[in-house]
Amino acid sequence: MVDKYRNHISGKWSATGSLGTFKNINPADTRDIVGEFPASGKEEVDAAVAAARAAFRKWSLVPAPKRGEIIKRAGDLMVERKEDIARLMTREMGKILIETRGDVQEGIDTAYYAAGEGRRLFGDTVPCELPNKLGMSIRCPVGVCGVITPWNFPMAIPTWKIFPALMCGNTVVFKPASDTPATAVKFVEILLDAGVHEGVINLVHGTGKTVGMPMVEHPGIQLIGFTGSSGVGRIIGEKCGAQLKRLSLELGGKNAEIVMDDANLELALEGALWGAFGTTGQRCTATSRLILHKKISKRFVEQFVEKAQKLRIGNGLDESVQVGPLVNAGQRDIVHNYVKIGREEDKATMLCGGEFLTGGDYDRGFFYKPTVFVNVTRGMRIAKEEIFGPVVVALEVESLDDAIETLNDSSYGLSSSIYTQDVNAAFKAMRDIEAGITYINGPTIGAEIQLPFGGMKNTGNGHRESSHTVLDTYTEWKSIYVDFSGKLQRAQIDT
Ligand code: UN1
Repeated sequence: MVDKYRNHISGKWSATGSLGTFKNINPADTRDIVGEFPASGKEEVDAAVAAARAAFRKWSLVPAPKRGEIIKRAGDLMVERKEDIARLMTREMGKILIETRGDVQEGIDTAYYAAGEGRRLFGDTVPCELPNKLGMSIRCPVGVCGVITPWNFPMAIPTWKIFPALMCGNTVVFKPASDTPATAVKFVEILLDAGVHEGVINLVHGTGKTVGMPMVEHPGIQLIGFTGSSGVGRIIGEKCGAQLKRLSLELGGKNAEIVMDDANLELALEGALWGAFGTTGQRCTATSRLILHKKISKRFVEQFVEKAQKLRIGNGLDESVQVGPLVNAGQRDIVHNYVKIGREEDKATMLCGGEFLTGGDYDRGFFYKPTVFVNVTRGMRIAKEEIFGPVVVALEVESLDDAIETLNDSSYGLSSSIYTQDVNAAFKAMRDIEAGITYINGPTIGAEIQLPFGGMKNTGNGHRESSHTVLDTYTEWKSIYVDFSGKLQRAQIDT
């Protein structure tokens, strides 16, 4: 018996989709069908938007601290259900249990941060130029938010968008990735159990084409929050631009770890291994370039390759496994294709990996060997394009300036890292690296939710998630002038 999961629209759960159903398959074991989901289309999007619109005014008038209390309860429920959700997430997405637990934990952290923000939501009060007059600014909700999320962080990324959206008084239409819809159902159940009003959160399952695009194009949706590839982000950006729709894009990365000649090499190796192969390389923040000082490059690569080959790959439900499968067959083909491109590039040399894992249980999943290329130079496609898999390329540099210049030679600018013991080098890197996130002596992955998350250049359109900066996406500013002089006072004229 396959579990049947449902859409949630206007306070009702429904297992039927206007386009039939689709199955969610365990990428570590394709015999395991995680569930069957309603394949939805424009019809369901229209109904979800209507419900979210109808619910908006009442929800927006609930005091923000009260909305925050509901979100606090959602965080508490997430704590209670953490283990079950983590196991389900590993089954549908593939990443190992410690990581899916971490993914839920990131959702919990986000809940408690958003809940506290319900008692802050600061604006400014300022003096006015004219006597007996006061100025202040307040944050207002935007309206109906369309939230479109990826499969690599099935809980954390939806919470990054939905908790602040709700806390700010917006209502939501949520389309999770069709590779990880079950975690999304668990999230919506939690929101409802915590007391989010009917119609405030609506869940529509389906593909980007059949559900995502109708959401982007829908005049009843005021804001789109999207995390995914830069290619799709560009299309969404064009469509939202034509409608003057608010849009927050969180897109790709080609993140690098710099290792200087004075670095603690053991630490840098551990960081590189975790950054490159954690989540099977399927993070926007994954380390996909190693920028190595020529004095340590050879030694570093030798040890890195040795460690990469020893990683235990398998079903993430097995606690001894360190690296799970890729999310689906298509993703594995994309990764393998990049490996082929790399092998054909000039002088790039593949030192390990480059193939599917086969035999026994491996034949039933989408497993790929950790892959390392050396002799890579800046112009090569494998040095420039996001691969989103367990593939890392090493580039050699002569100096700190060369390292930073090489790191910055990318159309992306999400995460970055430098390993050095030299405080001057570290501060120069903090200033000069073109990325939204820079780690000193830490890997490129592992952002905490109390700091802004997002990137420069083609990684997005200038917005940040997490921390208080996310409020700038999910609220409109309103400036208010209160004149209690009892007479007409003309700004800039009555001086
Ligand atoms: C992502 O890959 O899109 O910083 C999100 C990290 C995680 C979030 C990654 N906290 O690696």
